[in-house]
Amino acid sequence: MRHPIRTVATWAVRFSIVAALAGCSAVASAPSAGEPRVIDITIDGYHFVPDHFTVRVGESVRFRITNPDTIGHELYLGTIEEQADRRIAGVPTPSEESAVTHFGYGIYLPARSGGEFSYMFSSENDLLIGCHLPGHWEEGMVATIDVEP
Ligand SMILES: [Cu+2]
Repeated sequence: MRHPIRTVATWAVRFSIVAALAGCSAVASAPSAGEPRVIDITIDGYHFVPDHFTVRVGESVRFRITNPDTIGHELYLGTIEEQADRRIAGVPTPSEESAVTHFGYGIYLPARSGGEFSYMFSSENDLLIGCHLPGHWEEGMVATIDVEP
């Protein structure tokens, strides 16, 4: 027979997870002064959804990412040249593959996880977000960011 207190505790945990998920899927309202714009990205196989963004020079963006996939992925923000450099250098193995890991202007997300990072677009260079785990870029795991004046 289940202990009633344990059952209530289990339900409370489940409810808070559902509440957290509901909060994550909420559409961001217009940011007030000083708050960065929030862009939600979901990983779907070898694709970022959405895979194209438009931002303005000087805009700060908080990227909020969900990885429901059964494998880890990274989001590496940089110019096309920086993406090429990372492809050549290869992705360093995260120090802890089971943990969300921040590196430079990017983030590694283990399977079934989520995380976020912020970036301020200070120049008009168009940027890309790429995943450089072996074979992922080649499968088209890239998103494009137009930076408008
Ligand atoms: Cu990937």
